[in-house]
Amino acid sequence: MSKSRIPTAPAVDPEEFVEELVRRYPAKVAKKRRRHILVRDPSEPQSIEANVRTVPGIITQRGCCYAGCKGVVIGPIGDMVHITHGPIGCGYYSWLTRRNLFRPRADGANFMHYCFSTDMQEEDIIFGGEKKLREAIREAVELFRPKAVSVHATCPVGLIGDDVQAVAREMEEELGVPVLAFHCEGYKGVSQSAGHHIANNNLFKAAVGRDDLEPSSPFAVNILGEYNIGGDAWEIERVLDRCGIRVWAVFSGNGSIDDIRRAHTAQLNLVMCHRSINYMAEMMEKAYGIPWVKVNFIGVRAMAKSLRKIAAYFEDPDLNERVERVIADEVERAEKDLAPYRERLAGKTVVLFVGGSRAHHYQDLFRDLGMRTIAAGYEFAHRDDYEGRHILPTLKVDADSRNIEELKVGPHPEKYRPRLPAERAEKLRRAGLIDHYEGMLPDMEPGSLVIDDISHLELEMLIKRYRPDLVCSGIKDKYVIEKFGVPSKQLHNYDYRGPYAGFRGAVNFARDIDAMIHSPVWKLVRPPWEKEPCLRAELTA
Ligand code: CFM
Repeated sequence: MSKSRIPTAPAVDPEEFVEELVRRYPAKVAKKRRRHILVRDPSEPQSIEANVRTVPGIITQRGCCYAGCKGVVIGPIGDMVHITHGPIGCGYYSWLTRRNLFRPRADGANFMHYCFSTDMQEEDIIFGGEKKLREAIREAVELFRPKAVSVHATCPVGLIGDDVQAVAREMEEELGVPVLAFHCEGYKGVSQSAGHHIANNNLFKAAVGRDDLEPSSPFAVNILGEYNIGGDAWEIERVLDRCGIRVWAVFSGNGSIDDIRRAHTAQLNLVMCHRSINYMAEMMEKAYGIPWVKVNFIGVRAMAKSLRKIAAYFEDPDLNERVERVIADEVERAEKDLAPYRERLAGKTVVLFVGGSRAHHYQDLFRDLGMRTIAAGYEFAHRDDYEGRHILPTLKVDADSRNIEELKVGPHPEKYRPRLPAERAEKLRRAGLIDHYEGMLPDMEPGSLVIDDISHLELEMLIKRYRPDLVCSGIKDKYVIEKFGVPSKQLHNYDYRGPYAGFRGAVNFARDIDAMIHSPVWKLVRPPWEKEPCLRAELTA
């Protein structure tokens, strides 16, 4: 067994380190950034700034609104054609890099491998791109005969004022195929989070509730906010299936537009990624009477806990017994497989900076492996994802969030069906089983760091000071991190691996993390701070 070359972390005073971090900025920026950084202290209620604009000039990990809409929420629906209305780069660079996998249904429809774009040119920017968009939709429908088409607006489309929604309505009528248009121009909002909201709104309006097919199982659930990266949704479905819980629709990993159209007949919504899809959960509850339960299928204990939450919701003795049997069986197997890895990984430290959920969810899996999360943060999540939903009424709506439409949703005149008697719903709500998310903060160790929208500079300083054994982050900083001699695991696309969800996924993850941390390669990398003298450059007149 080879040892990681990284020396054990020196004792760091977190408060001092935070001051050191912000001292690197001009005074005004330092003041702003300070509000995004916390040292975890469970003895008092803590609050953090989130979901506000990144200071220009700071290298952020964030993406854009288009990425959140097309890339995250709508793109994984595999039996629809998704057209990017814009210059080719937007479509090309969002093409399959997220590794959301799809298995075609009986009809064989699968457009996942295609990259559809209107490929706007200078001429279209000057004279308008609507004509080209019409032609693109016609051509796509003629060639592929999809069940539905989506159109995603990119920055220039908003700037020149193409009316993608009018074109969609017109084409829908002409071709007889639903066309869902999204005004998800990249610059809207402050991150991809705005795109999630826009995607939720239109999917709710244009798809959910359109097909009233009822599930035959009394335990039919939708999984919201699971995107089947590296096959995660399949492992989750395998386990739920063993328990006798029927997955009715997934939003939107391995997703089919047919499933989403009938999702309103399920008994329960399971919310995996709260950030990207809590809007849908809330709207479906208001319109159709379906409560939601927050789950985390990442990690052995988290998976077992989530299964028990589902069983508690249904309150059915047979289901309960099956769930317990499956947990006993799966946990035993997983524990046996994890044991050798745990021995090698116990006590190792990790820092986690991922979008809006995983920086929280993966802490459970690292705890299973005996590893410690010493710092974590989201790129674009909101305060409720850190502090819990109870703070929602206190959130201020700023100019950027006011930009994104908030749908007014009430009970559907014919299709509203409360799934629980009012009294029981109230009881479960009070117990925190339904409609409840506590956020990341309560799960973090005292003294650990919470950093929202971390910058590249801050991440570099964190690595130098804390010397974590592993950094979990994304492609934008992976190789910078590895040049420091620290292994970096991409928690967005899983570095071509996975699944990591569920019981078997946890074992896959342990194997991959063990291989990374104990790779002999880190012994060969000398981080810049060990190479003296440093090269310095100076600007001269
Ligand atoms: Fe939700 Fe996601 Fe995430 Fe997300 Fe994302 Fe993602 Fe993510 Mo990358 S929906 S918030 S916008 S769990 S693509 S599957 S990994 S940043 S932490």
